[in-house]
Parts: sequence; C-alpha cells; structure tokens
Amino acid sequence: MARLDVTEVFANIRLPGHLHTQESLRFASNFQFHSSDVLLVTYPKSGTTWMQEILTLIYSNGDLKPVKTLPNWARVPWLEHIYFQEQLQHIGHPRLFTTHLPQPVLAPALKKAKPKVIYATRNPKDVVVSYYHFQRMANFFPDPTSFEDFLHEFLAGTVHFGSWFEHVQGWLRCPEELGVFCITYEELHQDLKSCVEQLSAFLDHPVQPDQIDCIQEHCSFAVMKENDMVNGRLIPPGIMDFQKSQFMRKGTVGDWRNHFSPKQSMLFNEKYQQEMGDHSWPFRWDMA
Ligand code: PPS
Repeated sequence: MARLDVTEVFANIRLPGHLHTQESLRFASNFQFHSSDVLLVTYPKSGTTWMQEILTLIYSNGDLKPVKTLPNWARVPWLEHIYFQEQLQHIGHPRLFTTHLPQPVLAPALKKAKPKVIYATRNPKDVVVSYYHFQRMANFFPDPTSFEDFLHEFLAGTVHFGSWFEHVQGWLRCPEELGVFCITYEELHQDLKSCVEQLSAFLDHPVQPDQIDCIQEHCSFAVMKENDMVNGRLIPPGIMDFQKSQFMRKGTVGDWRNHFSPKQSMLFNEKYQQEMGDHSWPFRWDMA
C-alpha cells in the first residue's frame, strides 16, 4: 500500500494516504477503549517516538527486549493507521496506543471508557523546524518548496495533520474533561528522571530506581538514534529518503533559532499570542 501521492481529508484535516484511509480513520474514531488502555497523543514532531520508548520501558519494567526487537509502531501503534486492526491482534496488556488525531474526533470514544491519556507537546517553533525537515525526507508528504512557505502553511493550519494551535487547544484547554496528563519535550530534555517519576505516578505503575536508570540510558538521543526499531531505518528508502534528512535529526531544544529570521520569529509570536494568549497553559516556551 504505497499511495504516496494520496491525501485523505477527515474531520477537516489532511492526512497522508500512505498511512490512512477513510476506513482506518473511521475505525479509530469509533474505537472501543478499555479503561486500562494508555493513549499517547501528539501533534507530529512533538516527541512521539521518545514517549513511545519511555512508555514501553515503563511497562516492560526496564526489560529492553521490546525496544530492541519490535518497531515503535508495533509496540505503541497509531489508532488511525491502516495497519492498526492487524496490530491490535498482537498487542499486549495494558494496551499502549498513539494518535495524532484531534480531540473532537476521539472525545466521544474516550469519554465512554476513560483510558489514561498523555498529551506530549513541544515548542511549536521547534515543531515546525522538525516537521519541515521530515517533510523533505518523507515521500508521503508533498515536498516543501522552502522553509518560508512551509512556515506560512503551518501558521495557516493547512499542513497535513492540521493546525498545531487547534490540536493543542482541543486537547489541553480543558484537560480535566478527559483526564489528560500533559508533558513537554522540553521537560523530558531537562529532567527525564523526574518525568518518568511523574508518568509512573499518573499511570499508577511503579518504577524502581534501577529501571529509571535504564530508561534514562536507553531513551537518550544517542542510543535511540542507533536503535533501528525507532530511527526510521526499517522504512524503505523510497518512502523515507535519508539522503535528505534524518528521522532522529538533532534532538535538541531551540533549533528554531538556526532557521527563523527575526521577521519570521515576530510573525510566529504574533500568531501565537493571537491564538494562545487568552489562556493559562501547562507549558512555557522560550519564544523570543
Ligand atoms: S513523529 O513523526 O510525529 O512520530 O515524530 P516525533 O517522534 O514526534 O518527533 C521527532 C522529533 O523528536 C526527536 N527525538 C528526540 N529528541 C531527544 N531525545 C530523544 N530520545 C528523541 N527521540 C526523538 C527527533 O530527533 C525529532 O526532532 P528533531 O528536532 O527533528 O531532531
């Protein structure tokens, strides 16, 4: 199923047809969760793969076998992907899932079963940079003409997966509605140990000190970059072109400073203020 040039439109957002069909998207939106399920929600490029690795190791109690033998998409599959129904047959318990879908699509299903929901988010200036490079390498996205054009599309919310602002607002404006636990990419960077402890408390799954050490080591950028189960190397070159960029690209905070002009930064900040300025959010980013 290549469908590299196909775009599906669902709930007013555009999604790569390589990974999604109307049927797979409907299946996700009607999915029957169990209260024991764990759902990781992200806008693309916000720390999804990192969190998938952390969650896997929390639930394996530090056993490295799953992260070394199974790709992330088999351990913490995306609800909306075309492979999901098949993957569901092989997944263990508790079931760990991922989604990039917006809140209104999943809220009815989540309200019925109340699984544990984790929303991972990242400074949107770094998201747009990471997303730009990802679109250059992933052939299931249109090739961005320039960073300037891509930035404008990102701010207008016309990129694949829709508006970053709507995504974050949908999931985090009333996090108590679905019991959402919010964590940021920057917090993971700053203090992974404390993040693991907070996740362990939220998930009600204890982790021992030696397991935390193991998670810190195996979820470092350097180690994950070499792990073929997460670094994109399992994906054929016709689908992801590693000559153009890397999936594990830089893994830093603040790379936007190497990409944004002062004018682009100002434009971004204006839009950010306009969209997000009226609310107190569970994150603060260095945007200046
Ligand atoms: S995707 O395609 O939505 O699943 O991408 P996602 O995993 O959300 O985001 C990819 C970015 O996360 C970085 N990454 C990490 N940073 C630090 N430490 C670890 N362990 C780590 N794992 C993944 C990855 O490098 C992408 O960011 P950029 O800025 O492009 O390097």
